[in-house]
Amino acid sequence: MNYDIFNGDADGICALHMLRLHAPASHQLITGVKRDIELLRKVPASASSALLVLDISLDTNAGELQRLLDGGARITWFDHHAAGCTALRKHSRLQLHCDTSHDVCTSILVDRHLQGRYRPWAVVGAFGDNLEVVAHMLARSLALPADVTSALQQLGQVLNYNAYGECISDLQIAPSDLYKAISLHQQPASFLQSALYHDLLDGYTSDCARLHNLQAHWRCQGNAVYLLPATPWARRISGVLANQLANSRSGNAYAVILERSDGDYLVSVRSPQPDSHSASQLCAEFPSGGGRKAAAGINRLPYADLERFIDRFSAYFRADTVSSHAS
Ligand SMILES: [Mn+2]
Repeated sequence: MNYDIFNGDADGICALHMLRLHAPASHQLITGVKRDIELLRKVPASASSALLVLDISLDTNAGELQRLLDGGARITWFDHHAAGCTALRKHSRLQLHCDTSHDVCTSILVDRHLQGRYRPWAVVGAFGDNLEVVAHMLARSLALPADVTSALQQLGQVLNYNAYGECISDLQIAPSDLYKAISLHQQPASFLQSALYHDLLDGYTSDCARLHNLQAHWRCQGNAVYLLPATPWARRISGVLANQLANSRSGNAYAVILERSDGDYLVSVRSPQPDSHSASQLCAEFPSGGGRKAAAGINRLPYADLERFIDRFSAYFRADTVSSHAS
């Protein structure tokens, strides 16, 4: 049995779509909500397996990767998340396309691999991962009119939005079904006309409307923390809110903290200075924390640790000049 294993967000879906437009095959799909990234454990061992793995961290799946390689699987992997486990990288049956630069996403790595052949989908994937500058550059390379670029931007944002939730039932549509629907369309412009996309856009618009009156839970020196309640709409919209805050280009750091249904918290952090103050480094101070330099998270922050997190967030992102004046 062969498997296509992909993150259920815009980047993962667009990356798979480009590769399957290029090399059609009907493989079993393994995906999930955005934070469900330990996907390799869902693959049974089989010597003949061929796996295509997209937009999930090698490090998070290292143990399962070893198991599958030992079982004889052949694996092609495209990703831009942390991949420090060097022991497996040189395995003869692992073809790894990994780049953790903060201005690439998996769709861009696939676009490079396919020499830009399905680039409109890479634009969608890059907008989905909130890589606005790079996405606009890719769109310009295609000489897309501004209104077309805007439509692709919205598509990326809406596909990305659909991946957020604690479980599939929180989402408007299961990511595997969304991929199957998209896979019928050679061009994004054609998918944009579909009834499914219009439904998805309606859901996105009504969830976004709930954010209009939201106030920061904590704010200091422009940095801010937002708290969202334990409801399905909040679980769906938390990523949109984090990206909107990051896109405000205010130079401030943001945390969006979502109450989980079990009482703990799920945290998203956006850093305005990814190289000097990486979001992933802050999040990695907490168990179950990690991600990328610009955008990272903590999957489970215990209920009792909320104030401790806010204190660390505050200290970590306090402007150096301000902190030296203060001390
Ligand atoms: Mn990605």
